[in-house]
Amino acid sequence: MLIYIDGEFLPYADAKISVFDHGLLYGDGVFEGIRCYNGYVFKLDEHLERLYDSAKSLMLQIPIPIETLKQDVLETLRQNQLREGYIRLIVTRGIGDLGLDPEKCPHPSIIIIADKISLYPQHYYDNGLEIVTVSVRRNYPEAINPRIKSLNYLNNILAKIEAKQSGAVEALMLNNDGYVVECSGDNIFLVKNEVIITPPPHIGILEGVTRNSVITLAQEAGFQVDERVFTRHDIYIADECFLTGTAAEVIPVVKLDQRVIGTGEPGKVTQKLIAAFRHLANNFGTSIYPENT
Ligand code: PXG
Repeated sequence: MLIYIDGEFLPYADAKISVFDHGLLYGDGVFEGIRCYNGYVFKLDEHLERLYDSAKSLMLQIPIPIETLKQDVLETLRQNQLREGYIRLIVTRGIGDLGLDPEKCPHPSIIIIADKISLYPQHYYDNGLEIVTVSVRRNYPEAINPRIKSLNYLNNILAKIEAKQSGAVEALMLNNDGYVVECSGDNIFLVKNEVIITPPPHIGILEGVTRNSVITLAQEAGFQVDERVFTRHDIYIADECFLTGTAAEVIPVVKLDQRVIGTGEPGKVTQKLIAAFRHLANNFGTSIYPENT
């Protein structure tokens, strides 16, 4: 495996960063998780835009232009001869001293890891997930805005720990007002009377790339999609519920807090969107290799 660090490709054993990097010392940095399918990178431009937007919000100047970074991501995939895989793109504040001050870190670092993906077990897609609401609230936008995909993921990790302690794989998180926002690493949707509903970005979610493409796919298939706030009660009484994310793609949810959602089986709208998403991911995107163009 060859890992990109600041323009160089290094073997796994040599791919190391300094203990003085503020990405490690303070979680000061941004990242993206990106997939490639069948030789195509899924929504690469959207991921790169979100990375640069997150960095801008943190006053972190990514040292190369977006187009150069795009070519570097593609080159990392080629160096590792991948057609299907997972890309982790990280920009850290860089090396500084032991103080917080980011001005002491003159050179942000860029890391690109491309690896095979470990998929969720198929039975989750066939039978649906059971999830639970956790007591940990999502960071509220005035503290760390969840729209920033930063290296500080402790809010989500605490939620994940709590969910796993109750035997669930995903945690439903609420915002400070008690509205449903998202899960620890996935966005959430419900379906009621054929209308698809998902929380709006301003209430405190990461605006998922998968979320946005599923909204478009659903609208193209003729569904009404509403971005509006809702509570756990709306999920309990929904016809269907599903999550979206780069790792999970589109995954059905059949139980929340021991309440069976709809029939208790993955719903028709969810199944339609799973198929539409897989078709899109396998046939469109940025080509890694010339034969795909
Ligand atoms: N919400 C949060 C909080 C996320 O971290 C999503 C939604 C979905 O966004 P995308 O753009 O991927 O559709 C994410 C992204 C993992 C893992 O290993 C998941 C994410 C990030 C890092 C690791 O499951 N999720």
